[in-house]
Amino acid sequence: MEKLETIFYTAIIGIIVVFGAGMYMTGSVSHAPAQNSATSSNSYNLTLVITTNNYLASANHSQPAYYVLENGQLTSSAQIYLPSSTLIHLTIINYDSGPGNVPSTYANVMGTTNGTEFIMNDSAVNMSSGSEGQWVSTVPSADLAHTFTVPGMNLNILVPSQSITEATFHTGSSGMFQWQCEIDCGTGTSGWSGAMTTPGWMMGQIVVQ
Ligand SMILES: [Cu+2]
Repeated sequence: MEKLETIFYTAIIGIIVVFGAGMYMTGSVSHAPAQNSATSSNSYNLTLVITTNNYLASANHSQPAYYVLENGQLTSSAQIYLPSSTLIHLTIINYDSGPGNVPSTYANVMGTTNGTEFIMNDSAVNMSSGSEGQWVSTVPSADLAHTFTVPGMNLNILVPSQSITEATFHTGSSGMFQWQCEIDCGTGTSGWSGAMTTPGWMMGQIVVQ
């Protein structure tokens, strides 16, 4: 009888724990970064996806665009929410190809842990080297497609053609910052129209809160 009681109470506690976790997870579907895909109390995962062939009406043809991958869905990158004073684990999945012209100011990785980023193995940029992925502080401009640049946070991530890139960086106190791709991937003779000037495509805001 005592054994049955133990099993009964263990099962009840198990149900409460599972149900409680479920409630917590459904309650966290929002833009509140502290609860959303946080890996611990002071780190946060941000995954960005760059797709191509997105029809931009004002450009009258396809343009590349950044999206935020959130709860398994692609959402707008016009405003990207990040928690303040937090270690951000950034992953950028890029389906688009380059190359483009990167200004010398943004030719190097900036603002990340050790000033480097990790390019996953078999991304186009390092196929020739045959290495199992690599940490880099710069990428040959011929291999680059985009950047993820936040001047106000001194952050510059280089995004090679058809690649997966990872980096970590710290956010400071709350505030609004502009993010911008610094490679001329837009329309017009300069390549700086279209996606480059449209929030949610190749530029937008970072909201640190
Ligand atoms: Cu771009």
